[in-house]
Amino acid sequence: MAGTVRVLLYLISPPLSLGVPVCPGTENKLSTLSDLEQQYRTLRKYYENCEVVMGNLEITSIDRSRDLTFLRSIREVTGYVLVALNQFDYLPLENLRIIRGTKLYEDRYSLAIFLNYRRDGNFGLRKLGLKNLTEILSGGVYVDQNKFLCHADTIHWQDIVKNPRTHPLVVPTNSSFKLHCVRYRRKSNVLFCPTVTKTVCAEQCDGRCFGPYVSDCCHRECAGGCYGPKDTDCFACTNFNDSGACVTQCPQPFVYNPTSFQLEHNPRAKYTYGAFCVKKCPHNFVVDHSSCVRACPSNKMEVEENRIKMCIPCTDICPKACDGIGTASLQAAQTVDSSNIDKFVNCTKINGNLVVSVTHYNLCVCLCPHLGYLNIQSWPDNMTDLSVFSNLATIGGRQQGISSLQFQSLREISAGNVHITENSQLCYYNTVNWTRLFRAANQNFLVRDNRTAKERMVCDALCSDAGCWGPGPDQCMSCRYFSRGRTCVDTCNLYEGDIREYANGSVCVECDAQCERADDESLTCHGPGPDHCVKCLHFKDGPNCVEKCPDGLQGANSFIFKYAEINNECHPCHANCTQG
Ligand SMILES: *[C@@H]1O[C@H](CO)[C@@H](O)[C@H](O)[C@H]1NC(C)=O
Ligand SMILES: *[C@@H]1O[C@H](CO)[C@@H](O)[C@H](O)[C@H]1NC(C)=O
Ligand SMILES: *[C@@H]1O[C@H](CO)[C@@H](O)[C@H](O)[C@H]1NC(C)=O
Ligand SMILES: *[C@@H]1O[C@H](CO)[C@@H](O)[C@H](O)[C@H]1NC(C)=O
Ligand SMILES: *[C@@H]1O[C@H](CO)[C@@H](O)[C@H](O)[C@H]1NC(C)=O
Ligand SMILES: *[C@@H]1O[C@H](CO)[C@@H](O)[C@H](O)[C@H]1NC(C)=O
Ligand SMILES: *[C@@H]1O[C@H](CO)[C@@H](O)[C@H](O)[C@H]1NC(C)=O
Ligand SMILES: *[C@@H]1O[C@H](CO)[C@@H](O)[C@H](O)[C@H]1NC(C)=O
Ligand SMILES: CC(=O)N[C@H]1CO[C@H](CO)[C@@H](O)[C@@H]1O
Repeated sequence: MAGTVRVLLYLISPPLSLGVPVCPGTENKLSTLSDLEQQYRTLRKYYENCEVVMGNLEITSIDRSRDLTFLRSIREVTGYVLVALNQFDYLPLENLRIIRGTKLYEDRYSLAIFLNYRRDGNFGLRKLGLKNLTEILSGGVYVDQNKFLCHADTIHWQDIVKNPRTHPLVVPTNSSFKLHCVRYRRKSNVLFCPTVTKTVCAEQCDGRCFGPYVSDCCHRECAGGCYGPKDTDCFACTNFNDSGACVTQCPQPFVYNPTSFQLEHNPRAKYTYGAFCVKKCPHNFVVDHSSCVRACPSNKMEVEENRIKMCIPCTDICPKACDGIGTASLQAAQTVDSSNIDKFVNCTKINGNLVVSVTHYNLCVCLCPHLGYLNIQSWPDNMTDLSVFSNLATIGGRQQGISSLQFQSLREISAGNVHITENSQLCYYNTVNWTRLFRAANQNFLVRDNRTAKERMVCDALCSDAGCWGPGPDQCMSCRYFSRGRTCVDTCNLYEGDIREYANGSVCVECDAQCERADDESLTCHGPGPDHCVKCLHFKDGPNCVEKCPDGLQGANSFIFKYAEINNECHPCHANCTQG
């Protein structure tokens, strides 16, 4: 069967902390293993006894007479469902209730079923067993080019897809192989027809009900239908499943304290893990705000607090330790080259050696080995700076460079000497006060044969006398006046600019988004956070500027409602009020 042959990447199954068997999905698209036996066994190993697929369910290149009954266990898929290039005749996803579509196939479809037949044979997918599928929360449906599939057009896709107007529905309305269908229908006499709920519900029900009357509406947090009116009676949850009850949000990590006007730690907090609320994230997951994630986003770093691994925002650049040449993921590598150079982007620390070997340029920088070394013997023609290494904050070792070093984040050379010689292309390094980077008394530097003097390349005027790594105000060793992030500037935006700032020493810091931008004569804020604004953009709750007054914010024991007075200050509603 067709399909490109590639190595499949299956994620390691996370240990579970839920009462239901959860399995991770895949993201192989149409890539398949060349061995069909192996392809089937992998699928089976992956989904046997799985009820919730946290990711995509991809069923591809499965041949004709395989036992797929293990797919019956699946109730929920958070990503997309892809069924393609198969030859079996029945898809037994009978208990699949909801496809969330948090990831879409080809950015459009949460259910894609195509090319399921044998090109040179007389068989292929004939019947969809999606008997319980009643909800597709995001994404469209693509069912096409299934030579033998019957009656896909009789399914009420409009009823299942949450937003049929915004998502494409590609289901051919007739089959050119009607003949097969007629014959097949007579044989099996079973047509796929999911319980249609939307069309029989009372108007007030918002599409989901368990009977025709107004009193038969499902709870608004239900997805796909329900057995009764409560939030614990749902078939599936639209948002989160908190120990069986469907809720809009999991118990938040912070609750509002009405006397301090502040959010305080909530001992009953839960984290979101897919569509579940969990007390603890699964092993190997970290907490980012109130969610369990596999890895922190690029602007945050992982720390451990009270034995909980969490993501916190980095100040300036995030620390990133990278493998050196010859270690771990680069075990087999001999030098830094085009195949692995991406691995060095944004590294602040390199565990091991850096060996760069190209033949066109002479050695230029050499920091003698101690903790490891950066040994750049030459450099590719088309790479004119070392910007991939620009986040290297500490070098313990040897290294060389090219036309400008662009080591903006280099703050320290812990051991070893600097040796820059006979490098006709390299500029700027001679402006750097190397002794400032040294930490040991016996370190020294040798700099010779630079071309800076010839070419008149000078550091930006906004750089201090400490020198720079290259042209422009973002290559300074330190700033002459003020800094904004990694760039040197002449003033902070205290009185002008779209985003106003305050100055903390020589550092420009943005005012909180809740501060009202002042006119050109006065300050917008005098410190960080929403409690240092000169004036509030919207409302004031205690000392803090807020977007809106607390409106059902989770408090320790109740929800907090406040109203705004004419001066835009928030005041608590009477205790007897329940809805503000
Ligand atoms: C589908 O859902 C119904 C009602 O929730 C349930 O009774 C049934 O066992 C489910 N599975 C199949 C295969 O119909
Ligand atoms: C139905 O199928 C026939 C034959 O393939 C095609 O000519 C016709 O346009 C189709 N009709 C619709 C409504 O798609
Ligand atoms: C919620 O999760 C529990 C397991 O924690 C499961 O037994 C139950 O069926 C789920 N409810 C819904 C509506 O998905
Ligand atoms: C490197 O850091 C920059 C700035 O923080 C970020 O935008 C970029 O995505 C990072 N690149 C990689 C590969 O991590
Ligand atoms: C540099 O040249 C190599 C080999 O010719 C090529 O593979 C690579 O994409 C080029 N890199 C850039 C940044 O142009
Ligand atoms: C370089 O920095 C060192 C230590 O900060 C200082 O003593 C020295 O005067 C500086 N040299 C120049 C040329 O600025
Ligand atoms: C100013 O910066 C210092 C050092 O980063 C920090 O400790 C201090 O809290 C900051 N002060 C204000 C008002 O932002
Ligand atoms: C608030 O509720 C209490 C107890 O239900 C009642 O006695 C009191 O009269 C109510 N106050 C107002 C202003 O409605
Ligand atoms: C620091 C350093 O070595 N600077 C040299 C750069 O090149 C000019 C001209 O060749 C020399 O005069 C500097 O001493």
